[in-house]
Amino acid sequence: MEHPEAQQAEAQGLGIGMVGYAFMGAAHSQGWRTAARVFDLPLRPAMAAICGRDPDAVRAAADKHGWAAAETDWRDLIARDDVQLVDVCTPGDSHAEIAIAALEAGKHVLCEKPLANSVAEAEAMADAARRARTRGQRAMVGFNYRRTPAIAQARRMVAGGRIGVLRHVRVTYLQDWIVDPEFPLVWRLRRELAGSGALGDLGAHIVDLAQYLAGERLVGVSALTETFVRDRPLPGAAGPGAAHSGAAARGPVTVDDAALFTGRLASGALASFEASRFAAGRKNSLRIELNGDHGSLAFDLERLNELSFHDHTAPAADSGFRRILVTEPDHPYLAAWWPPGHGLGYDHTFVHQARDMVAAIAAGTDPEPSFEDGLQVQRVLAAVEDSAEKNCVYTPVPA
Ligand code: SOE
Repeated sequence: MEHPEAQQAEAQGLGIGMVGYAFMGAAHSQGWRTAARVFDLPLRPAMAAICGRDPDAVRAAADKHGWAAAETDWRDLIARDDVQLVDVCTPGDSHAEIAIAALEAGKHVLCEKPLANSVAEAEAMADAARRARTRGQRAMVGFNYRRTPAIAQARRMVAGGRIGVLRHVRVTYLQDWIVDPEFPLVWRLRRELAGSGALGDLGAHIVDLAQYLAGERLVGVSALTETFVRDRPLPGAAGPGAAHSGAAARGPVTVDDAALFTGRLASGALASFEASRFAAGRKNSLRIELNGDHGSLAFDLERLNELSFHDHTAPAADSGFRRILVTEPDHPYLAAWWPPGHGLGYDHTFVHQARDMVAAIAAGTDPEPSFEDGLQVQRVLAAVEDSAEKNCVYTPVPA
């Protein structure tokens, strides 16, 4: 018989099983590893098992990131009794299959963004989450930037009326990792694996952020997309030998390299979006500004502990944008961290994401963003693609 204390410790645990161990797997591992060491959580995440197809690589990832076991088939991961929550960090083409199977097996699910590769898949996932909710299971999409303290603070300020009636949302998310036409044809550049390009990868984040901060949804969009480099060397084909002979095998890029779109929000406010992997010099530049009739708020991920706020109700002579250093204990998430002024980074968003998911499971509430929210973002992405195909024709987003 087990010692009563051991039983209690077990009862308070939440076994996590994660599928995928690349960039997002590492980031999510950081979240699960740290959340209960910083926040007083009602349930303690236990990193039960990680899953990937390559046995050596997944074992190495388990050791590196602190997972107790490694699996090579996600079905085995889902079937484990010590896994109560499945965290899906795979490329988009497997999100729907894994997440739906996990929900049907009685597990909670956290799924990386974008929720799926198509609206149909996202609908099936949202249906599965709805059914699972009646059994007390929770499902959440990993739009981690919502968990940046300054973004969460901006949301509080918008909801508290600090910028008044919203007129504009202006967002850009820029990277430059594929500017070189010889950069290989990785999975993110193949539609059958990634669903779309900069649109789904970066655009999904900024659509979610714009709607989250505004507190309302897009009702229609007009878009342009472009694929600047239409074929690239196949991974592994671009070695020095191949370069000399000029014989590197190439394949077609089947996703967008950049997506630009405007949108109308339900209130009539206007929004503009730019998502690109071709913004030379911009590594992970996410900027957002909201303008209302009482003021404006601006955020730049490269200065993620800061928020710029302009109070338009103050006398003109001494008004202007001022910097809010978002490190006070009264700011979202920060009471648990360092003294004021010490600052957080990108990885903390994943710690906060893990914390919020665990807190919702323990409280029996629905975590946000839900799979419904992920589905709605997917509908916006589909409307953007439709509009771009018709050369920027205004395209409604189905409610
Ligand atoms: C793409 O380069 C990427 O890794 C996204 O997939 C992530 O969601 C984003 O946070 C950083 O950039």
